[in-house]
Amino acid sequence: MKTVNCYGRRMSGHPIVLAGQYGSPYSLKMRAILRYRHIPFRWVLRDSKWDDLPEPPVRLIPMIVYPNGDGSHGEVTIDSSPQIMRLEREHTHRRVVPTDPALALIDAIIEDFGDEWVTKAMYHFRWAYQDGIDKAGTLLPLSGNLQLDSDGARTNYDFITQRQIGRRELVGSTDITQPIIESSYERLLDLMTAGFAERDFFLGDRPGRGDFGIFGQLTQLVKWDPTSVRIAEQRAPKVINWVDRTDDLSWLPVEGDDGWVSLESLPSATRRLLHEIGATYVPFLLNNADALEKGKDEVVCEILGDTYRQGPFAYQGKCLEWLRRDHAALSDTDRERVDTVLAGTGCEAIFA
Ligand SMILES: N[C@@H](CCC(=O)N[C@@H](CS)C(=O)NCC(=O)O)C(=O)O
Repeated sequence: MKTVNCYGRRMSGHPIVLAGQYGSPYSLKMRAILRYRHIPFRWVLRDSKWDDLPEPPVRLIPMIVYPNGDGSHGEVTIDSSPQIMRLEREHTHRRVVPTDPALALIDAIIEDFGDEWVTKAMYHFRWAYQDGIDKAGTLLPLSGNLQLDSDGARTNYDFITQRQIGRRELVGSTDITQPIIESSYERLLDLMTAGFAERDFFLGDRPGRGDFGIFGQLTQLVKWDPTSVRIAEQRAPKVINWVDRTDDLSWLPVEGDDGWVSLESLPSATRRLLHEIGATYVPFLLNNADALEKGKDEVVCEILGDTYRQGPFAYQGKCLEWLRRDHAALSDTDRERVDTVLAGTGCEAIFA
């Protein structure tokens, strides 16, 4: 069935499928974007009895599955950032990418920080503390299978906790990195709280990719994992409210391209965020790329005076390439505007 939607695009009458899980930050990030953008979709609980989806190239969630003309499952995509960009090309209303390409690059940096750095805190608070481990080990296997019996629950608890705790080092959650990761989480909460005095979102009165990237990780950090929830409750109650709200922004009035701040008048909290990114994620990102290039088996770098160590991470090497590609693709004027905003934040080193 083909229909013409209110924006004149011909579209298949079958909605796309978003496959994910409730404990997955990236799944909730994509679900929130689809809701905010008024893009029809069907949610499928991945690996549940309702999951009849084809296998993706790499077994990750969220998956977006595009329908064939007859409604059967067609193309499968993974990785939230390219998923977002494809939706931007296919749907023109309620965009999450700012109209100004220079502002859009700042937004991409914020999204990348959420996806690739804040996720370290998410993983850390879930799998480094016993109360988090017990909660996750018990609840996550049940989330897609309420018929699981107690033997199955025990087996799943053992499997998931052993696997995930074993991966902590891979993500960079160790005794050495703990103070760096935890203090960065606290500063993020503080700067977001300060930001709400001015604006609801990092780039103005409407959410961008960056808001959704950080939102995804915070769905777990401030709402789910016991230790990080306690920190948020004491330190940043407004952030908890913001996460509740951002989960479904379908109601938020947005007119055309209105609502973005100008790059030259970024809210002060957003500038603080760029400094936070420059002080934490950027040294990691650059040293990670260097380690990948030289075939080293460890990334070692200084972050705010402490030594950070983890194994190199190939995907984050690609993230750096994508940011550099987008920066290089800007017009000379826009590149200068971006460079002016980033100067002194530490983020300028990404493009040095
Ligand atoms: N870069 C990916 C990351 C997705 C990701 O890491 N997904 C996790 C769950 S949140 C996953 O599927 N992990 C596979 C596994 O745990 O086996 C994105 O942006 O979507």
